[in-house]
Amino acid sequence: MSTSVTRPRTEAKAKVERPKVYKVILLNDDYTPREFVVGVLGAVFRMSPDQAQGVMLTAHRRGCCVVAVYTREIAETKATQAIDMAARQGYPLTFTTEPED
Ligand code: TYC
Repeated sequence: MSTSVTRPRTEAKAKVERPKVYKVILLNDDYTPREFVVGVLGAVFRMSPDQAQGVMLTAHRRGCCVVAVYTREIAETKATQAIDMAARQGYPLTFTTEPED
């Protein structure tokens, strides 16, 4: 007597989803003082003064700079906090968020 073995036609694929992450991007403008940008980056994104200076200068020279990467909610919350901090002082400083590919 022969024994037949039936195998599933398709292999079950383990679906491991990478949690989506979002970039917070700093945009340059002509009005916000450099020192203020450095202060916001330190206060909201916990950057050292040297790191913050580097990011600020990159945005100043190139038009924008990625500040950090977070889950969507944290990225949006931090961008909003930073924009509000500037707006309270009358500065147009802007941050955007976008999914990282
Ligand atoms: N360009 C601004 C100035 O010359 C400084 C600045 C840098 C503003 C980076 C925004 O994201 C920025 N005062």
